[in-house]
Amino acid sequence: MQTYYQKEIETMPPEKLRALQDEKLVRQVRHVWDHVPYYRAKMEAAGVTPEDICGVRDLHKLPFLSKADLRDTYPYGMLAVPLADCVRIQSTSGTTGKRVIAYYTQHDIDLWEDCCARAIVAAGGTKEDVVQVCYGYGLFTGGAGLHGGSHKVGALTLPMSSGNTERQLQFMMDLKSTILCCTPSYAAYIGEAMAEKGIKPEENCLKAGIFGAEPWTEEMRRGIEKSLGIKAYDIYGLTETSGPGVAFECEYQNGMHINEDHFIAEIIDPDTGEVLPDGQKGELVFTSLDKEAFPLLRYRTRDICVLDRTPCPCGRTHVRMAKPMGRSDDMLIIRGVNVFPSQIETVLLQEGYAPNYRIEIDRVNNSDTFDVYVELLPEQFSDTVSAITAMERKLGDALRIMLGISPKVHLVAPRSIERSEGKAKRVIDKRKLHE
Ligand code: DLL
Repeated sequence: MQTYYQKEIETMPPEKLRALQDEKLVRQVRHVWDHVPYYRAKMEAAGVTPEDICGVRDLHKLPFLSKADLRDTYPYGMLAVPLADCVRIQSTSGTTGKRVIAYYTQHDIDLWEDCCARAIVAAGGTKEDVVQVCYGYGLFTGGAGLHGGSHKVGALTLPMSSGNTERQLQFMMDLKSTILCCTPSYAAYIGEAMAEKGIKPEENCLKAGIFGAEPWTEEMRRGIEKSLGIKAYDIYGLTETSGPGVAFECEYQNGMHINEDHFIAEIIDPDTGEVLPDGQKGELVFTSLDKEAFPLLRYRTRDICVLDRTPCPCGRTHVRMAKPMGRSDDMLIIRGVNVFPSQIETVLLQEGYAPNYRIEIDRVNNSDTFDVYVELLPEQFSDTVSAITAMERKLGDALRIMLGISPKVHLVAPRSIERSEGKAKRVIDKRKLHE
């Protein structure tokens, strides 16, 4: 039997869903126009007023927003309600400079948690379940989102946060966790740790896992399902749109249903901005329909994706997105943290190095390796190992502070990093995350 968290909405006939989106969009555009001078100026520059937007068919008239806009308006420029009405912030992982800060009213938190509750119920969750949340808690949206969703479902929620695998296993076995929520790479790692301890998949009580926040392949899914003895569900989201739960998989595992009562999804050509028909591959763009505090219109996610409107046997009518197939910018996700090569370059220049470097990423035993090779300038070159080691440590610390994760730094001889005649190929990603 199919179960839904909000059946009427999740199975709403497409025409009715479209009418709901039309109505909400008109209201949301007016809200933004009235309260976000930055976006209003963008609309004025594009020659659009709220009167021009009568529904989803007019969406293409609105200007896009991107991460650059969020940086320009940092920290409060996109806020659409008085700060006093906000109850929470969350933030992107990664930079310590201008992070993306998302604001929430209580209403926004409520809707976000509903989205996560839908994902948990789609994975078979009920109030009888024990949900072990090992996404990071804190500024990252993963912990807070799934935690809130689990409460809404009425399940027993274990707010474990990430790390301390020994303790994760102990709680999982002692408290008989039934649903595991974490990044797919951590799930795979937990599977390995369990095998090392001699715990067989059938000895744990897990039945499902809800994994996202980074790319993962079908092959990885099968590996996790086998090692933990569960069914593994994908979940997608980004800080800018609240966090996890924008889209989630149902039992058919054939794409993630986008919560279309809260978000309009478009696919655009990343170079021209032209809207592409469903089924074509391009960049995913979201318009949030209900968010009060941080209501982004036409936000460019940079995730490359395809939408599928064919009916799903689960009965949900909301459009499905494929697993993201890459990015239209150069953002990397390493150990769950968003990393831009430009951040590494900034640190190198600050620390007195030339921007001749190579980033190598691989996945060994289900965990990401992250190596940064940096060329020394002739005057920095030293014969003593201790001097080089000290410099590597100092640069490693500066990178960790900027990125939030520690790369292994290798200082190499001047002119030993291959020069390129065209675009420098600075990143070698051996993980094969996209099929
Ligand atoms: O990763 C939110 C999240 C938390 C999603 C927990 C799912 C589970 P950010 O740190 O802002 O937010 O990173 C967002 O991560 O634009 C994608 O590139 C990537 N991403 C998120 N989910 C998936 C997924 C959270 N299921 C960025 N598959 C997004 C592939 C994903 N990539």
